[in-house]
Amino acid sequence: MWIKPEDLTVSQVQILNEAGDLVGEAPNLTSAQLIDMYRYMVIARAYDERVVRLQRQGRVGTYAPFSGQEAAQVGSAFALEKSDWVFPSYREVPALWVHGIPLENSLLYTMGHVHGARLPEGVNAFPVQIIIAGQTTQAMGSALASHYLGDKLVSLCYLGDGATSQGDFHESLNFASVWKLPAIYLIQNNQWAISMPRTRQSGSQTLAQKGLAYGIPGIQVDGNDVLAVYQVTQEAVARARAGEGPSIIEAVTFRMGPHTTSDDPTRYRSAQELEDWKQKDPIVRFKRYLLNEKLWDDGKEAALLQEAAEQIEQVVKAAEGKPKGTLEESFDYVYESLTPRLREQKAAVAKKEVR
Ligand SMILES: Cc1ncc(C[n+]2csc(CCOP(=O)(O)OP(=O)(O)O)c2C)c(N)n1
Ligand SMILES: [Mg+2]
Repeated sequence: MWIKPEDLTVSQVQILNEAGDLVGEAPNLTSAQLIDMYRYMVIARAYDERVVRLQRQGRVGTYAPFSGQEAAQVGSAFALEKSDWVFPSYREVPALWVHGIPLENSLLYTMGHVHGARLPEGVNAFPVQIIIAGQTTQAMGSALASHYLGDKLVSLCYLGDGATSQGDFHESLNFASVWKLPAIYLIQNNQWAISMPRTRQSGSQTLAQKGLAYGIPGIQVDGNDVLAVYQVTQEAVARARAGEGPSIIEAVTFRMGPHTTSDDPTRYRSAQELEDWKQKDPIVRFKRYLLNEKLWDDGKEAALLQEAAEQIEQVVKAAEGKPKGTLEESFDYVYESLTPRLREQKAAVAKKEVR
């Protein structure tokens, strides 16, 4: 008998609908945790909008905005322990922030400062990966290390819809499946890979099912519903820690801004599409829920917006006030000990043979 893709039914997990009403069982989170999640999302959005303006003023380099994807990132990062490993792509500022990378570091990265790629001690995250899907094989290397050491840590790999078409992703899936690695693939399906729409990206009905042929379970979740993303990521974390192997999560979301500050999305997507997705804004929805639950009010909202503006002002000031890095320093923060070739290059820089 033929196995046919159309025989597969995949339903999308949702806990909060667009009106902010509970349509599923709320995860076990305290009021303080819920408010904390909301604060991260709101401050992250304010950061994103500010950095786009800084780019327009020529104060930072090319930037990849994440507005619209806050729930997918904050919800998933909240399900991790601080000791777990995060493998980001270039759009994961909120997830990295939740995991312990200060916003100042992310801003320095966007400014092209050498300290921007320097990971603070004790934060288990990898540097931003620009090569599409390159982080998937690295994440599986990390998960293999955890498997070997028995340290019970989970490696969470963020990737986009476009990245699921790359060979690296598929090779890593095979590897993760054979070794039953403690890994999670968190696909943010934001509907676009630059100007390539999801409809032309893949013939798979869902990206969640891309692991099935490899024996990896998958789930599709409303990526603009922070509670649902948190819930399914927690389930995947539990499976990974229990030695049950990797999982794929497809968080269905939308990139509200341009691909990067060098892109003009009006060239390839309609104003209507953006308008439709604005109605599903993850922050608006979560705020409605918190208001309904009497955990939030207008006064708290105003205070939070004020705090966000002040905090971001401080981040910008601190980053812009940081002394310029040196070329020599650029060798210092990637490898614990330099490879022979890099040692040679660093020596050449020190002798001013290269500048
Ligand atoms: C191996 C590789 N090929 C092409 C590119 C150029 N590129 C940068 S971003 C991008 C689209 C990625 O789309 P997706 O995976 O959906 O992530 P998103 O940008 O939507 O977050 C491409 C093709 C690259 N960085 N690396
Ligand atoms: Mg995409």
